[in-house]
Amino acid sequence: MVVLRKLPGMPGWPAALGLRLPQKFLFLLFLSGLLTLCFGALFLLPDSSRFKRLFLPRRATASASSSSSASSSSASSSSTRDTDLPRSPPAAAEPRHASPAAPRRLREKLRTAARMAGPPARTAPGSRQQVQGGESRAQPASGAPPARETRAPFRFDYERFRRSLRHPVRGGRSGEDPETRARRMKIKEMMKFAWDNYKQYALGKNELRPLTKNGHIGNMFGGLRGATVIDALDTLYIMELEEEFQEAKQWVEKSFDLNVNGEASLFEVNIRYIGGLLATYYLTGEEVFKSKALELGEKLLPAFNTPTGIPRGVINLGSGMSWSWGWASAGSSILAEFGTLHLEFLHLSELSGNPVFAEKVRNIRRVLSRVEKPQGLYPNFLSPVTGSWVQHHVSIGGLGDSFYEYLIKSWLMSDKKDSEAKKMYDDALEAIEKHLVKKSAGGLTYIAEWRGGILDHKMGHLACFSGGMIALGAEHSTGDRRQRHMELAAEITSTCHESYTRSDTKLGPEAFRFDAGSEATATRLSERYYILRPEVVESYMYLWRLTHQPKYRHWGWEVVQALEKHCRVEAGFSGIRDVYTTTPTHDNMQQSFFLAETLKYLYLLFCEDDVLSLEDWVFNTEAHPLPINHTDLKAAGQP
Ligand code: DMJ
Repeated sequence: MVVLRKLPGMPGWPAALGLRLPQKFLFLLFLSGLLTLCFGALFLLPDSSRFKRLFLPRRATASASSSSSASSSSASSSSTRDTDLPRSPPAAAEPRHASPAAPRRLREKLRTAARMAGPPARTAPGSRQQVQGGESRAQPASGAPPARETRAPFRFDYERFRRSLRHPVRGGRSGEDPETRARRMKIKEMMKFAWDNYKQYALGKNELRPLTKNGHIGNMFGGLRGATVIDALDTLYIMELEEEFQEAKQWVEKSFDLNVNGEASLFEVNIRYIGGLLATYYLTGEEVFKSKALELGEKLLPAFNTPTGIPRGVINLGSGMSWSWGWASAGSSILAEFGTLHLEFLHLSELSGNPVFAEKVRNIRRVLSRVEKPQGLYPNFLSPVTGSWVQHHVSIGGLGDSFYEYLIKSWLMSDKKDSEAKKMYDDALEAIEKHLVKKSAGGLTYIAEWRGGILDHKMGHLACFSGGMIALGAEHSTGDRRQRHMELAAEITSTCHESYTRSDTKLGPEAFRFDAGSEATATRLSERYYILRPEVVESYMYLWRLTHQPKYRHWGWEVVQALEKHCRVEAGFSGIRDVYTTTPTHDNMQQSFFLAETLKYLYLLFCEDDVLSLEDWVFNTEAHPLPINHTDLKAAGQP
């Protein structure tokens, strides 16, 4: 209006109509209202997109319409989700969009995180159709040309895979001494006893309670049942317990229900269920195990829908909603959890032809390889929102352990092609050697924990797997490093053996310390228990296979005897509450990993080396064997 007034030689046109000041105001008010209404109508009328194209540049139109459809679809999916919200809400609300009021540092972190994560995930929690449907399958794998509609459906060539193995899966050698055979048969009998009791009192539940003779379900598996069945399958198969294997298989075929709606640990479901099903498929070629693994794998994908692509620890398998553990500081994800998906997820892509699984874990690798490591160490808590460390606690035991294991095993499983994983493993081990490996006054080598630069001179039972891992890595190193790492592996395994021999039961405590005069013994009441864990016998098995020193078999046999004496009860095996008493009380729980890992590793310790040969297989962290990619069957897993 001001402009009109100023036009030279022309009075303002309301004035030209002969209106007075208040009338002019009313007129202008009316006019501006009319204009606003007309413009608004262009955008608000049902079919306004044609008009929008007139007013907005092409690209902005596309994004405006896609974001509006995205928000409407997310609105509808969240309203669907509202009906079956999990009991606990997400621990930390996800700041998907940094508000202008958000602190500048947070906004910068979010931008960095988004850069590291690459393009945003295309699936919303709960939108399983998108994941299962054509969208992700149509994506070209490893730069291949886009899929055509005429392409034959993907089929994994199982026969070709079997031909690629260098040894029969259950071995083919003979000629061992009678004592070794008898010991192996004893362990087989223990497995049968553990299975038979589970079957009799708890089939379909997650674990057996051997004292009360009933089942335990727990809350780790999101409503999934039969953890012991799935964990036991490959052990039963390897031990040639044919009838028992058929019982387990039948349960999977008839009763294993994946349509559940509960809060599951992403990590536990992956290592036990996905790992167990994949391994059994590879061992037997039975389709049911493959299809269940793939179906379950797809249910885990929504956990990755975070700003960085680092998955959250807990997922509702029904709704796809995910959140962080309440106990994990500031809504963080745990290194040993999101770092222990790589092996299984590559195989899910391998078997399905769907690269989405491999993409998810490759992105985790990308985030981890770029984030700054204090002194070269990996802390245990990472924010899935910003991609930065939340707390500087480093441990090769609980919270960190299997992340390191999966680096070296990713390299081995790729037939030594995944050099990025090898470098990350080598660098991490170097930092661990430099900052965490210590020798006690009594000459025992141990790996301490690190809290913001301060050492905690403690080793958890979980950390005892590292003897085996370091030996496995050393086997494939050369020169100086090979020798040094082999010695380190042997020393750590020996320390873990000490933690067993220094107890009254000859079983090791949950954690042992090297301070205040203690050497490889638990000093706290709360750390004196043993829950049938496998890590120490796991290291014996690797050290035996790689060195053939008889002491590892002797030590393994000591464990068998101690288990028989203190953990075997009338209806199965039970953990004990105190390893430092000869009359321990039992915890009434036969853990599923006792059948998956402890008994399997003990059995393999007394087998010839060609049974599940280390030339053909890597064991996932739950001891489920996954094949080494000798033939480059498909490049889904390779960076
Ligand atoms: C198992 O479930 C796995 O080995 C995991 O990596 C750590 N802990 C248990 C057994 O102790």
